[in-house]
Amino acid sequence: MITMKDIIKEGHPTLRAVAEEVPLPASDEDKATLRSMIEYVISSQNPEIAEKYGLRPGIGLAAPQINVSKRMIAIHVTDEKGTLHSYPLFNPKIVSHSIEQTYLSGGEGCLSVDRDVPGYVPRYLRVTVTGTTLDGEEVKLRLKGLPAIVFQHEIDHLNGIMFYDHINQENPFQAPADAAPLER
Ligand code: K2U
Ligand code: NI
Repeated sequence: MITMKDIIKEGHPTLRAVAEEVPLPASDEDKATLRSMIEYVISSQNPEIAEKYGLRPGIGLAAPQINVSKRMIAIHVTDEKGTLHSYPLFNPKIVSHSIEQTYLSGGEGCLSVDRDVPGYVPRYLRVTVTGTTLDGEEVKLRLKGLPAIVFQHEIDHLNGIMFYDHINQENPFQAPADAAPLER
């Protein structure tokens, strides 16, 4: 079971590395890792379990955050319509995205960052993501809003990018042009 001691923090070189593609079909070891990641995200959203094991709530997790430099992410998030998007994925890839951007009005956080980094993080409003599930199925997901933001945050981790790399240093609260904010 993944707990906070397994999550590496900024400054650790793995967070700045480009993670390796996972050879498919996935090995039992890679499947076990991805299962433990989605289990962390789901458990972290259960107040009793989170309290019991001291888990910081998350809506996503990328393998580099547990010092595994492989292209695996786990996302478990409900969108504004109440639709649950729960996806452990191997080799996720953004294959297309909207021109329109959005950003979380409260900014972003990260399980690997133990400090507040204020500022707007510009994201694409819509993304289309492909990837492979734990059952070995290739999926194509069309996402909008918070699920789209989470996928971008997690796929950034696979490329060594942290959310604050996107914040405008001169004016952190400069909203991206023509972007509509998303209340979190
Ligand atoms: O990758 C991570 O560190 C997990 C982040 C993902 C994330 C943060 C902000 C915006 C999009 C994705 C954690 O989920 S941070 C905690 C959190 C919990 C609920 C809502 C937003 C952020
Ligand atoms: Ni993060």
